[in-house]
Amino acid sequence: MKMKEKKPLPPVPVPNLLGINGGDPEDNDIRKKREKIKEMMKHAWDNYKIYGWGHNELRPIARKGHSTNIFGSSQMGATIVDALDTLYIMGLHDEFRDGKKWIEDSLDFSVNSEVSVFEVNIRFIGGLLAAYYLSGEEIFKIKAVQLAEKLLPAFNTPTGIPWAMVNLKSGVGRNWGWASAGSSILAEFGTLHMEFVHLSYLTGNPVYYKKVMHIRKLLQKMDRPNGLYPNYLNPRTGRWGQYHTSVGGLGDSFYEYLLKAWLMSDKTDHEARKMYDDAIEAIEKHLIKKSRGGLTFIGEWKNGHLEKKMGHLACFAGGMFVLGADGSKDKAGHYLELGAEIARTCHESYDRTALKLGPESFKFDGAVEAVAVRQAEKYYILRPEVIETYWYLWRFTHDPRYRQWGWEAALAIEKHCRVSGGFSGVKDVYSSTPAHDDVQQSFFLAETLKYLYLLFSGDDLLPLDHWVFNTEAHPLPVLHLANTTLSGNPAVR
Ligand code: DMJ
Repeated sequence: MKMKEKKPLPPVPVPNLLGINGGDPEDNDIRKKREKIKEMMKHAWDNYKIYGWGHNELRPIARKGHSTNIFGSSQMGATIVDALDTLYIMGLHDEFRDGKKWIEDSLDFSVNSEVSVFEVNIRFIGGLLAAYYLSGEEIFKIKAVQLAEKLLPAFNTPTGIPWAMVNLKSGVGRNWGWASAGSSILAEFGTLHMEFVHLSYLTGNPVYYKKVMHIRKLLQKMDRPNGLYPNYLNPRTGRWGQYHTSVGGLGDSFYEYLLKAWLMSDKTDHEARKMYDDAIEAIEKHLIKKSRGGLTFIGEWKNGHLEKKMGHLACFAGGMFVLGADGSKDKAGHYLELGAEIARTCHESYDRTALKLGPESFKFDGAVEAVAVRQAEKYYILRPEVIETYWYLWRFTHDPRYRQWGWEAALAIEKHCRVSGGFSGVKDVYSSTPAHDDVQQSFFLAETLKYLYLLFSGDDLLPLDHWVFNTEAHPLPVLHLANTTLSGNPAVR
């Protein structure tokens, strides 16, 4: 580390950290299931350590490192950073120590590499901050802040809406070539709030808070067709791109972070809660429908037309509705029910396949219900969203069906995705002999296995009135900001 990087950060009151250990289930059967999930985590981690150490992800069949463009061209150990807090809560302390050592010795952000601002924020900054809060090890906080500084040039656009990608060395930003009219993506620039608020809290530097509040203010001023937020916004002109709205990919975590900004502020950020309530009301009106067979689904809005297709990614919304029920005043019962209906639909999307694993997206079209039609939508890449929703439903209802459904998914992953070199996605969930895609995604360790572990743990592990999970399942503590301002008021810091 260079001397400059060693500069200590100002001390701040550490929030009350409850429930970072424990959760041991009393029931023997549940305890065994939890142990099995921990064993799966060890299998994923150990193989990554042997064959992919330092690379971003693992190719479990080729038994070598893997990377995609979201992490740029250098080896940033995405799996290590993403997995740390899961290792910690599972009590895998030797593995956690190995990960910490690699981060201390080898995680370097001064590289000529173009990364996704969103992905690096949710996986790296979120992962490092969660590891810091859980373990108290300063190095994670220092690395999170170093990385955040490297992301700041992405906000240098005419509107302050950040570019999708930034070069960590040069600071030059740009957008994805495929995005409508040079736009930035709602789920990307709208999924920075939690981490950036924590960065300002921990450093005393208001710059992070100001960046995300600027985005919020700009969004508040804009017209929303039918009350819906389009997925595309041009960072040069400040105008919407195509009028496409989805609760799945490109939109999803924007809505999640409005709700979680409110929860994370100890329910004092009423502005965020209002934006969430208004957005969800419009989504319910225009995007949520019931199929002929009685399954509630969330479609995608494209230029005034509802496409009756739901993505695996949109399945997280079952958990979001349940999490947001408290605080929705007279509609709490309604949102608990809506969350349960989405969980049931997503479970059907798993149950109607040969492998009992869900496809990337599924249709509701005439006789077709909760089934993928196009070959290109039949894959399962170890995604967490359905299990995430089961876990939230379990925490809020304790209905045993959610543990049963989670266990079904765990068994299916074990049977069809486990290979001797780790875990792999599958290319077709409707084929009883599917080909593997040979990628062990970092979110499998960060999210899928963490949510499964929590599903078979007691509620005293990471209680939801003290912790808020970022969109990559990294737990961040609720901040009691009543007597604090993050916007740089010197009287406070
Ligand atoms: C994760 O990186 C995050 O959950 C993100 O919000 C959406 N997609 C993946 C997992 O499917």
